Amino acid sequence: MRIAANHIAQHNESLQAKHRARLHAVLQETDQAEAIIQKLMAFNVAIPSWALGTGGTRFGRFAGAGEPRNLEEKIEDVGLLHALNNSSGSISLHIPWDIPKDYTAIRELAGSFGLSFDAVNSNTFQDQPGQPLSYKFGSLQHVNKAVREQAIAHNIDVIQHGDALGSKALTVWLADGSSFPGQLNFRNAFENTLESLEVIYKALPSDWKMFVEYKAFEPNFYSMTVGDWGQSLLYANKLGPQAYTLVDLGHHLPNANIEQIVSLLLMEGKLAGFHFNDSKYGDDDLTVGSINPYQLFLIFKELVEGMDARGMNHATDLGWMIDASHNLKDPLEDLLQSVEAIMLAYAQALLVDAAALKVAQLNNDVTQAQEILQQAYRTDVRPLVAEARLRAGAALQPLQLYRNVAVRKALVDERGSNTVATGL
Ligand code: LRH
Ligand code: MN
Repeated sequence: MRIAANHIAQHNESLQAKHRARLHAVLQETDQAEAIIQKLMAFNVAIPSWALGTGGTRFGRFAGAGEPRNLEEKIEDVGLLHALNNSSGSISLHIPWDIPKDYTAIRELAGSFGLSFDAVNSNTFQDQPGQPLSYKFGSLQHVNKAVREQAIAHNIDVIQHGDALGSKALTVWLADGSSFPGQLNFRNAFENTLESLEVIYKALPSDWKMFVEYKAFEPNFYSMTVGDWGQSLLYANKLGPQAYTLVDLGHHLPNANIEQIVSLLLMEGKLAGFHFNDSKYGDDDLTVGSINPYQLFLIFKELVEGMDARGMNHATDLGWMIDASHNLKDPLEDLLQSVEAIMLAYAQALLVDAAALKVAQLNNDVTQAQEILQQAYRTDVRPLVAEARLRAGAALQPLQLYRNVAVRKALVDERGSNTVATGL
């Protein structure tokens, strides 16, 4: 389904006056508005191909309706999101959940929606039908060399799929680890994993990056072989300049200071990018900004400060991706809310008076430092994010328009109500 341009124009026309008034108000707050709007227009978040259907937990899955039946329909759904918010212009594929059959046709279809392909993700956390050797006790860490070689071959296969689509990065997340003390020799597991990653690293095209994604627990519950940012950085440093650490917000132990981790990985030039989501307890994969929007703001504050310190391009020098699972919400509405939360946190971070904050820090003026941060956080930047969409021909209020034109009903009419998308 494609959103008709006149639907967007009529929607924006109906909201124009209110938008202008709100925009005028925030223009009184800052002289940075134009620069912020330009940065927001350039900013893009990749949509995960595995999060366009309804997810579930081990306790159950409550099916949604009108879910995409294949990669073509997933590309259409991401194209629809991008038409509504102009900030969802790439799709991150998970192999083998979404293997393209005809690369040219898939690239042309994606191109017709203004979409490109972001990082591709390998999967050695499930056994595929007919797979010779099981990953039950791990993949790249496995004590059996043949299992490691099978997993290495899969990752190299994923690079080839991505290369044919114009992707420039491989994300490796390993479920590898142990659930009981004594089950694993940690050093052997690390060395097997590093040795395996080195073979995959050598298969990377020269302009590609490898994102090493860490996770504190699940599906193993005693140790994970890439369990935290320190371990991931150890791998990335030992592998070489094309290897980086990927931060999934839900992959930390409770109360971890993620913004400090981000600041230090940026300082080291080893931050790959993000899997954005939100959580209250574990890897809950909830809507971005739905539980802890202040933490998201603090993370973007460190990103802006750290990227500016290294002269990095905000829009292109890091991987901005969502990784969420939708158990209760319409997946497309959930993704629209997540992109909005990311754009708001970025805009608030751009509003931080960095010079004044530096002075407060140098004077140990703790109170003033908080005032400066919260002045930005408490500024309603929604009109700036909406204006960036308006100028790009997208919708002032994407979720509102999505509902007004009854997209989900149209998808159900087209696809039926019992279709199930591949993925989580
Ligand atoms: C693991 C993870 C990883 C993906 C998977 C779908 O929890 O975050 O990034 O491969 O989710
Ligand atoms: Mn992830």
